[in-house]
Amino acid sequence: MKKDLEILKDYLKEEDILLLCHHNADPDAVCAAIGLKYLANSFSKKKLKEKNVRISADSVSKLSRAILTELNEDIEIIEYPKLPKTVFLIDTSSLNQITVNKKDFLNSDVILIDHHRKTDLSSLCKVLIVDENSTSTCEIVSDIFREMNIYPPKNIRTALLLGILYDTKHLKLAKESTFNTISWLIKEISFQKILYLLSQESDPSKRIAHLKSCSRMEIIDLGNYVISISNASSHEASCAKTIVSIGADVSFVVAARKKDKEIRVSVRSRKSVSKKVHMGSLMEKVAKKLGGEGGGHEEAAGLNAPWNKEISKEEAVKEVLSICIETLKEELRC
Ligand SMILES: [Mn+2]
Repeated sequence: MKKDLEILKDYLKEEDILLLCHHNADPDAVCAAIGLKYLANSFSKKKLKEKNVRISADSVSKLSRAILTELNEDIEIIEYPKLPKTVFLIDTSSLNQITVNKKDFLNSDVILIDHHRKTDLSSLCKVLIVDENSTSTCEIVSDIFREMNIYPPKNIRTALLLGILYDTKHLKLAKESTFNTISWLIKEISFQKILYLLSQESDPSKRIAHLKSCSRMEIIDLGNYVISISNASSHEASCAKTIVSIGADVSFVVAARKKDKEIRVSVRSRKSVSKKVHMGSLMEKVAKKLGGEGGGHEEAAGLNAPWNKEISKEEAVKEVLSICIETLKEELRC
């Protein structure tokens, strides 16, 4: 870590920096970027020269948008952002989660700061600060602050707490080290306020997507495991999570939207399955078969794959789901 921090510091000193978050950037990604922006602005090569540190994503989640307003922070919502020499890639595990000019991207020095399982993307990055055991990218960024002996101001600590609370599902997934980090961050901050900022009535479109994905669900009995397959036009991750919460061991939800040229799959699983098969690597394997990219965590993962429009949506969904099931069966050896 010490050596990495010195290298990291050198990149943070650069004058033109882009902090790039994954699509539909969640509070962990956005808040980690806010922390890194503050850090970058506190280092400079030439003291007087103005720095240009931007946060960018092709889209942000509703909750992230509310948090950005609350924290008075800016993020540019743009596809194909202008890429400076120094690009930080935040909370992102595969290239398909960002919309960039690939050629320019390969010419930049990319620093990956993430807590997902490493994928092929890591070979394209100059510096990797990746800790799969960390609960969130915000926890990694908080640790960077601590290692650098910098105590961030209240709004930055609020941001980091929001990211940690969001990714740990309000501490359900927190580890001993997480509590340690939280107690370091929380000075003069109300924990209730953090929880309040994260509580948001689930929006109607999400609830409808949950209901529709449940009504379209097909159940496959693999003996020891109950697998569910379904589809939704949006909110596929949340649908997959909902289906596991009502009883499935593994839930695959495919999203194929007419306006997109790709198909997305979200998978969620119970521990009983994830201790045998890592969902992130399962999605990576399925994605390879489909010519796409995938990755994620032990129990929550996803992929994006190209959609050959010559086949109908129904056929495409069916094909993708059958490859998911086939690959899962191979991995479970059943
Ligand atoms: Mn995260």
